[in-house]
Amino acid sequence: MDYFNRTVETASSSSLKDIQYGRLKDLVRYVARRMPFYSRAMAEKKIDPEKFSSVEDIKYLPFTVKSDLRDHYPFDLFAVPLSEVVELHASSGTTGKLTVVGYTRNDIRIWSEVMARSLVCSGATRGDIIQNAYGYGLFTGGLGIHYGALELGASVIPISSGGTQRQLMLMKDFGSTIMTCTPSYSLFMAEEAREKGFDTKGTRLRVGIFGAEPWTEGMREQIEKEWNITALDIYGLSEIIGPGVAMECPGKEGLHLWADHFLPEVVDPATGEVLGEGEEGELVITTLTKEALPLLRYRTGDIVSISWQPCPHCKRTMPRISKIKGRIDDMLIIRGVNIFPSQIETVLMSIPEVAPHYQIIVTREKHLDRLEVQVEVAEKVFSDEIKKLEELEAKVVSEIESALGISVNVRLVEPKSIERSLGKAKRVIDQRKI
Ligand code: DLL
Repeated sequence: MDYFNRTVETASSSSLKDIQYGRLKDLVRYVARRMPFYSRAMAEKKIDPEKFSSVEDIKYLPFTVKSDLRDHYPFDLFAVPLSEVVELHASSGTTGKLTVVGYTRNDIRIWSEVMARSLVCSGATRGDIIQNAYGYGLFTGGLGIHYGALELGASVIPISSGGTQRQLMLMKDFGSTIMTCTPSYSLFMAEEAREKGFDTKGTRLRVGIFGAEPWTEGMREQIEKEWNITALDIYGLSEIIGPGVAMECPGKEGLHLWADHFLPEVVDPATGEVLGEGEEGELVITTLTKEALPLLRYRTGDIVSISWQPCPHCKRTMPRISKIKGRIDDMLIIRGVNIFPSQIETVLMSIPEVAPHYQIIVTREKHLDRLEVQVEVAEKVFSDEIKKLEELEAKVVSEIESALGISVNVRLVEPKSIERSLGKAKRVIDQRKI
């Protein structure tokens, strides 16, 4: 199977625009009628919900931000009565309060469809056995992948995250062909497997579908080598639906975003101005078909660029977003220089003597920001003499400094001393009290 929904996935740009325009018009009327939050915002901006003449008119609509959801905690932003809500999920951010999202039965159908498209996009078929090691629960990762697998008709193992020994046992005994989890957890599993003498290259796995956190090309190579699989990127966020907003195909030239349900824009994060194709900025998404919690121009906080050119590899015509560079709120401003953790990861992954486990610690001493990168040394170099380790440390410092243009401190640490994560890895510890 090449596509889950060929007609839509390969639609011409004019028919995609037609679909988007029709849905956008309906959406604007729907939210104006059902959500006081939006009807007020539109009245303030003097927007007439009946007067929309093109998709481009979206730029007149107000933005929505994460705190809008938190301010209406838990259900006050829902556009339908709770009796129509069949499922609730929530994500906890760094600030503590939960962001709650709800789904009608039809929302779950849409989620299943976009997730099934995403699975097929990775090369999955009904014959696959999907070991789903994303967490099941309030997090959308586990159930989202699960619904897609059901919709496709593949076999899903709902193992959830954790229990690494059990993961390895089932992988072997059930003959799993697709692994789904965060990229950091897949590396942790490989590490445990190696220790237990488990042959990571001798499984039936052929594809891994990894997301929920930023990861670099270097990390991809490492995972592909460890497991002998094709590692592909999946993107999504609870506020929009969960996993399945966008997905890479094996061509690895950007993530196909299902733009008949999610209308993307890229804006300048500082001014909110809409940017052109290929320009890097903040991804903004309007949900075109969601019923329980439709969102207008949601500021994802994720940095991407977008291409509207058909994919040279799979011929899908849906727009493609670049691999996510990071979140705006993860961007560190160190002595005035903007730095994304992914830039540091790219450097670390190019140095074979260090392991792909690291943490970035930011402190402020006497009004000066100080960046320390703690990275584990690879098992095979750990026993080297001190002098060699000192040389390695100096090499890591100089490579990061030349890539980022700021001074850093590097601390090489023992293998396995950085905390492992079963879900999203915590890469940055910002101890500055600002
Ligand atoms: O992480 C949904 C998901 C589950 C996506 C499983 C993929 C796989 P949230 O917990 O709401 O939802 O977190 C959403 O995670 O705004 C991004 O900052 C980040 N994120 C998600 N996918 C990727 C990715 C899920 N492929 C937030 N690359 C988003 C980089 C990602 N960051």
